[in-house]
Formats: sequence, structure tokens, C-alpha cells
Amino acid sequence: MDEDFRSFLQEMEETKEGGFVRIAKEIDPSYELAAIVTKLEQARQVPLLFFEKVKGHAMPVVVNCYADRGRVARSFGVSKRDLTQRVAQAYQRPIPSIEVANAPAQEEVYQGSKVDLLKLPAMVYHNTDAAPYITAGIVFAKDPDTGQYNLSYNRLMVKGKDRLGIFMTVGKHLNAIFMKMEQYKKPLEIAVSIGNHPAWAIGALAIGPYEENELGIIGGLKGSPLEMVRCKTVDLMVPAGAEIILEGEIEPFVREPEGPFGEFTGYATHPGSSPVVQVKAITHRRNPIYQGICGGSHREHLTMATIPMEANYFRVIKGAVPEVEAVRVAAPFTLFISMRKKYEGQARSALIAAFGADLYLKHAIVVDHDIDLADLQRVLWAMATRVQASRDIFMIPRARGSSLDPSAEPLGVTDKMGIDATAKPSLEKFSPINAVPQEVMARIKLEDYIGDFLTAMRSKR
Ligand SMILES: Cc1cc2nc3c(=O)[nH]c(=O)nc-3n(C[C@H](O)[C@H](O)[C@H](O)COP(=O)(O)O)c2cc1C
Ligand SMILES: [Mn+2]
Repeated sequence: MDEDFRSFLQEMEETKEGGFVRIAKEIDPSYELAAIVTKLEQARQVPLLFFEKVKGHAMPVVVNCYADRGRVARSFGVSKRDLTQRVAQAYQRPIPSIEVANAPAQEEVYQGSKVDLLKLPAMVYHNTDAAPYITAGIVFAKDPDTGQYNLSYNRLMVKGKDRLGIFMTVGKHLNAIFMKMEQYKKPLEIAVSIGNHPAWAIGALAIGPYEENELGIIGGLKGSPLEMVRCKTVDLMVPAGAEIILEGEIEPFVREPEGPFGEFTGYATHPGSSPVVQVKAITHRRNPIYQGICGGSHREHLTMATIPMEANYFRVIKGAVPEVEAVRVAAPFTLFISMRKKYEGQARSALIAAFGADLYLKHAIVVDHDIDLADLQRVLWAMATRVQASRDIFMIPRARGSSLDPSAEPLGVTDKMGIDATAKPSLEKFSPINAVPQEVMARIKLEDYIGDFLTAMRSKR
């Protein structure tokens, strides 16, 4: 059997990588899960949470599966340090999937009038949310002309027993496929997979050209062919090891109110008008485990989206400027890049490549290799001491970005800003950086000078 969600959960329960907690006390599907996630994050904790009982529902709920980099890395059999590298490699070595006849994901099949989305313990996360949302569903769709698969995460608003609102960003691939189908005046068949091994999640979020197949990348991440099974009511294949599959179609030219929903930016969207999924079948494992991703500005969404984004930025920027050393998505729409600048102008070349690599990017900052990108203070120090605004900042007005940025114009028209915070002309020729000589740092032991103070300090702790 494929590596699947259950084997992942089992491994995490055994290793406790990043924390694993089973919660026996019943939670209410409105707000309580989000409250627990929020309180834990305030204490800087993101354990995988397994809620065994949800009021009014038979299925248990898990969240935070991909909230911790160490957890995702372990599921790929690599260390946290090697994670970006491993994901970048998978782009290079895609592996095609294979079809299997029987799948755990179809142990139970509900079609037609037996379809009931309300059985899924979809959650209301924030005071802004219009309805319960399915947040951990990977949407599978095919290009009508080439038959190529596209995978993406899309928030799904539960509107009734067999109806979902779906949000598709303009400029992303799923939206492009749906637009094609509207031109053909035909519905778009989709399937939604819920309860997925991290390889599926990270691969589905791969950023790249339209032609690049997410399925191959997921195979590459897993290191062997993916096992997929044919859907019951739509012409699509889905992960054989998924917990729950929804099958359905998006009708052309239908738009209905959707949202508001508290998004990863920390803001809620305005109520909008979105296409609708008519669900034709639900299939699932026996005793399925429902997976959620806490809506809003929480660790899981940020971590899972950031891992493939960074891998993509790294490969694209390195293609243009081999001297790039590291990248870090530091905040929504914000990228830090560090490089070992050899030639004047390279920092700007890196910025240009970054803006081409991802639609969402809005602010990008390049620093020299002496700056640790994980250290915000150091990045700000480089900005403070190596930037002259009139010389080092450039703007691209009114390009395409994210419609979820509340400062952007409708449909995500936004200014882009690049900041070259490298030392000019080079770090070597810049003002010397002051530091106590290494030899002295190694030689001086605080105990020899201020022993009493240290003891007092320690006993206070
Ligand atoms: C938890 C989560 C939820 C997301 N929800 C949406 C969404 O509702 N609509 C959307 O367009 N993108 C959403 N995204 C982002 C897309 O899934 C992502 O940009 C993906 O790479 C798009 O793929 P595509 O260009 O192949 O369609 C979400 C991402 C995450 C991690
Ligand atoms: Mn795609």
C-alpha cells in the first residue's frame, strides 16, 4: 500500500515530531478548534492535534499536520535543513503515477441523494466566517485540451448537503481551466481529496509553469509512483490512500455569494460571488479521519505554502543568478533573498527573477550572505545600514498580485517593490564590520570575571 495519511499519522504519533496530542474532550465545530490552535501558537507550539470527538459528528478531526517543518521533513525522510533542497529536487525528477483497481479511499461510496456534506465535521474558525469551510481539500482537475492534471488547494464553503462555494484566484491554474470550460460552455469536473500525506500537500502547492505537472512532483517527493484510483462519477483519478474524496462539477456561468472567510493574511475577505461545486459523490475509508487546516493567519497554512514557494523561488532565482544562497518567505507576499554578490547589478537581477517566479510576490529584499534570513533583526539592520532609498529601491506599479491583499485593487492589481539591501559596491569594500577578535572571544570565560552575577542570574530563572 501507498504511503498515506494514516501511515503518516502513525509515524508522527510514534516519533512525536513537533508534538502529537490526542484530545478526548469533545469540541464544538464552531471556533473551539481555532481557539485551541491560537492559544498553542501564542505559546509557540504547533503540535499535530487529533480531536477524537466533535459535537454532532462521527468523524474525528486532525489539524496542524503540516504546521511544523520538522514534521513535513520527517515524512519525506530528510532533516529540516535539507527540506527545501529535497522539494527542489522533486521538481527535477518527476515520477508518473499508476492506476490501482481497489482503493481504501472508496471503501464506502455515497452517490446521488445519499451525498451529505453536512456529515463532514467542517469547522467555523473565525468570527468573520460566513459558514463552515472545508480547508484541507486538494482539488483535482484536468485541462480539457491536453488532459493534464492540475492540483491546488481551494477553500470550499459548505452551502448544503451537496453544494460548495469555491474560491479560485484569477491567474492561478485552476481558474484558467475553469475559464476554458466556460468558453466551451461545459461544466468542469473536479475531485477533492481530504486527508493526505504531506507529499500530496507540498506537491499540490508547487508553483511553476502551467505545463508543469504537480502529480509528477508529488511522485518525485515520495520517491515512487503514486497509487491512484478512478472516481465513481467523474473522469478523474484520485489518491487511492486518501481518507475522503468528493466528486463533482463546477457549473459554467453560475456565481453565488461566497465568504467572508478569515484568510491567511490575517484579514477576512469581503463577501464575494464565486462559482459553485455540485457534489455528485462522496467516497471514503471505513471510519474516515477528517483533516482540517485552521483558517486565518495560522502556522499551518503559512508553513505548508512556504515550503514549495521557497523551493520554487530558489530554483528560479538560482537559474538567473547562481550566487543566490538562501531564500525565505518572511511574511505574506514578502521574500528575503541572500546572495554572495560577485558583480554589480546581480542583486537587481535576483529581484527581477523573483518577481517572475511567483504571482503573489509583492515585496522582495536582497541581502548579502552574512545576513541570516531567519533573523529579522539582522535583515532590518542590513536595510538600515546598506540601503539608500533613491538608489536601491525600485517599484513596478500596478502588476498582478493576490486579491487577498486588502491593500490591493480588486482582482489583485498591486505595486511591487524590490529592495537591494546588499552593501555597495561589495561587502569586502564596504565599511568594516566591527567584532571582538575571535581569539579573545574564545579565551574569555565569563565565570572568571563575573561568577557571582552569573550564579545569581541562574538561580532567578
Ligand atoms: C490551506 C490553503 C488554502 C488555499 N486556498 C486557496 C483558495 O481558496 N483559492 C486559491 O485560489 N488558492 C488557494 N490556495 C493557494 C493555492 O492552492 C496555490 O496557490 C496553488 O499553488 C495554486 O495552484 P495552481 O496554480 O496549480 O492552480 C490555498 C493554499 C493553501 C495552503
Ligand atoms: Mn498548477
